[in-house]
Amino acid sequence: MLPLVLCTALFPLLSFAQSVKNLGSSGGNGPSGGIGDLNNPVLKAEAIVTDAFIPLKQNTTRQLARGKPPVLDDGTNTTKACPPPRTILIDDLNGKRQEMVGFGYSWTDSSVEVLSRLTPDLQDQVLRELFGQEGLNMGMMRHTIGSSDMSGRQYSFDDNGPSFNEGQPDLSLENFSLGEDGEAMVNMISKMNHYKSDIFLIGSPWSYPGWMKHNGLFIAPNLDAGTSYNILNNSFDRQYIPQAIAYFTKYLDAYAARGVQVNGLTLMNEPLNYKGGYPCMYLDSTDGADILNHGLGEVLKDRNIALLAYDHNTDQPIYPSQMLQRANGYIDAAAWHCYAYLANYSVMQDFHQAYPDTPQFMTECSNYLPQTGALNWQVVNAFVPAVQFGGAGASMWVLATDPDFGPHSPYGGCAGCQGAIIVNSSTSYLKTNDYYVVGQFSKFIRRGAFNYRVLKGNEGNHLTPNQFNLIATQNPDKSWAIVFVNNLNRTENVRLEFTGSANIWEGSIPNSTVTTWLLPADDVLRQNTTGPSTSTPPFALYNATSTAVGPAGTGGGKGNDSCVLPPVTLSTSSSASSTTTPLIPVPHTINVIEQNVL
Ligand SMILES: *[C@@H]1O[C@H](CO)[C@@H](O)[C@H](O)[C@H]1NC(C)=O
Ligand SMILES: *[C@@H]1O[C@H](CO)[C@@H](O)[C@H](O)[C@H]1NC(C)=O
Ligand SMILES: *[C@@H]1O[C@H](CO)[C@@H](O)[C@H](O)[C@H]1NC(C)=O
Ligand SMILES: *[C@@H]1O[C@H](CO)[C@@H](O)[C@H](O)[C@H]1NC(C)=O
Ligand SMILES: *[C@@H]1O[C@H](CO)[C@@H](O)[C@H](O)[C@H]1NC(C)=O
Ligand SMILES: *[C@@H]1O[C@H](CO)[C@@H](O)[C@H](O)[C@H]1NC(C)=O
Ligand SMILES: *[C@@H]1O[C@H](CO)[C@@H](O)[C@H](O)[C@H]1NC(C)=O
Ligand SMILES: *[C@@H]1O[C@H](CO)[C@@H](O)[C@H](O)[C@H]1NC(C)=O
Ligand SMILES: *[C@@H]1O[C@H](CO)[C@@H](O)[C@H](O)[C@H]1NC(C)=O
Ligand SMILES: *[C@@H]1O[C@H](CO)[C@@H](O)[C@H](O)[C@H]1NC(C)=O
Ligand SMILES: CC(=O)N[C@H]1CO[C@H](CO)[C@@H](O)[C@@H]1O
Repeated sequence: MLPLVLCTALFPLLSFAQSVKNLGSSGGNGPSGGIGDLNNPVLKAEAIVTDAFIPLKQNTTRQLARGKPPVLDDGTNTTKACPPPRTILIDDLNGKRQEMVGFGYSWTDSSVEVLSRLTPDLQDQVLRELFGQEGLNMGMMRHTIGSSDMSGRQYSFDDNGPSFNEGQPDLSLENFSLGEDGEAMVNMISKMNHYKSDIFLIGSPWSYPGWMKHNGLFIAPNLDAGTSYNILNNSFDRQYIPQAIAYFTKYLDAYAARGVQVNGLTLMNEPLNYKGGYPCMYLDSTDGADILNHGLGEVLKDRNIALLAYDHNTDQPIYPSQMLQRANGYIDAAAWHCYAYLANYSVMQDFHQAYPDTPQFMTECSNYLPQTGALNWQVVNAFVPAVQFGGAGASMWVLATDPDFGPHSPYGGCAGCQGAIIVNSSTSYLKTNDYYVVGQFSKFIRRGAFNYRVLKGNEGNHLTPNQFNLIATQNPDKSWAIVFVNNLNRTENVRLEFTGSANIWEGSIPNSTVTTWLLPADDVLRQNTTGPSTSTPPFALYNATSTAVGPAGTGGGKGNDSCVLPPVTLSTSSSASSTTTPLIPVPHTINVIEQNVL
């Protein structure tokens, strides 16, 4: 366990507020978000609890359940908590940091395929549960452009031949087509937008068409060509830069023609991943920058689409810096993944120091083979440090799968990546523990919230065996959504104080849970000093002890699902401008990526 002082020392440089207003998005700062926006202010303190324990029998643990709310210490209660509470200090005075975009998941072909198997009623229900304000209200979604490892077959939008790897160059992209799978995905995303129109939607390809890659020649350093990775067609051939630009433009056109506005783009999912045979592609930062500099950058600017650089692990942090320096003015954000053994999120702090105006995201983390009977910390171990170190949003991998973690690629597709939703049949799906844990963030932290520095109270982190961590965000209505991770193997009493506000909140965070506190804004509290309100909360909760299915769309059991929020109102596009970042030396290089060896 780290001494508490270390926790303050961790964040000395992230002191000013970073804005995401320049990110292409139809959302902006509400007001159509849900609880915590100006139309749905928090009126009363709440605690919402999800157990980390994955039970053997479904619905026997707390899942977004209402817990004992914290109380304001008004000085009249002389009974001291036992054991003495942990003091938490939030720096509301000087600790305003990054603006939040949202939390969510990833649309994959597997997700689209299994949700398509559901009866229309059930499909409607699950989409509402995921995206509706009365459901998880996700604010950020990634989607795959063409096939990924979570696709039953390999394809691009312009194979131009009998299969992905057998096509001829299509220089004018005349055979570009979303195809059956691409149409199914844009159609599903369009349905998603019916439930929530202001989701920050990021597109990422797992490969460009096979004919845009080198064939058989590229052997990257540290790849053992003698092993099973013997199909080495996996690096971009830069003679096809004009076609790559046209490919992205046609994809954006096709989505727009079907009514789906893409808000963010990464040039390549995991550009340093070059496993032969696997749906991936090596894209050097020089080539990536040239794709932007030779035309795609202007296309994205014209359409108000943010370019997120990198989209890969924290162990090669130089790549997004190189992109920023090489594609001057076309990089709006950086994107990180959680893998590389255990992610080192402090590289996000280094990046922020060098590029203080460039927002960051944690765009991919998978829960691999979660076990019943065990504690599940995978989501919080990705989301919490990502936000603590400056992330404006985070998305887990694979929204939905079948019970066998599929469909996935026959070429090394993830054999144990579990969806948030598992679809068993056309009439049955289940929501996993991950689903509820993501909801502890996505349901309560609105776009336009700001993350604040926590000066005291955190202990340990995702790399230590035990931890107590929190993130403190202030929503647009000035209420606080505070997400706690308690992996101390005990219930923890806490006393939460601010550097500015005089309010002191007391309560306890149950053992082995992710718990979200909603604390009303000061001016709401001032009008409500006469005791607890009895009004129903302005959001639906799940009830772990209930076995009955609630009304369609509430996702919960009997009891406290009766309160349904007003329908989502459609919002219009906001304009955005992109920033120009001056060249600055790369701040920190623990590893140097291989240069373009082709
Ligand atoms: C007073 O504080 C104690 C210890 O924190 C707590 O258990 C108790 O519920 C509080 N009483 C009231 C009326 O808030
Ligand atoms: C590409 O498009 C042309 C013109 O539409 C068509 O004749 C040809 O068959 C297509 N090729 C493939 C491989 O689909
Ligand atoms: C994480 O990265 C920081 C630099 O950001 C470095 O100082 C530290 O040693 C790294 N930690 C680990 C465990 O690799
Ligand atoms: C769905 O399938 C899983 C795995 O086979 C099983 O554990 C679960 O009970 C099933 N759920 C329903 C609701 O049928
Ligand atoms: C958690 O606490 C219980 C009760 O004190 C103890 O039996 C158990 O060994 C602890 N578990 C861990 C992982 O420390
Ligand atoms: C905390 O919760 C976990 C998971 O339910 C349980 O195994 C453990 O015994 C609990 N610890 C205590 C001290 O109650
Ligand atoms: C204050 O609380 C009362 C109930 O106790 C509630 O009716 C009222 O709406 C609250 N006022 C504000 C401004 O939230
Ligand atoms: C668990 O709860 C969910 C939501 O409340 C419900 O749809 C599902 O049928 C329940 N499953 C079981 C096995 O009770
Ligand atoms: C749901 O919660 C409200 C507010 O706490 C309470 O008044 C109501 O009785 C609960 N309903 C059920 C069925 O438990
Ligand atoms: C859960 O549901 C049961 C039965 O419907 C009800 O008695 C209980 O009060 C509910 N619990 C919560 C926390 O709403
Ligand atoms: C899987 C695959 O398509 N492999 C191809 C890689 O490139 C070489 C050389 O062009 C082909 O012979 C392989 O078939």
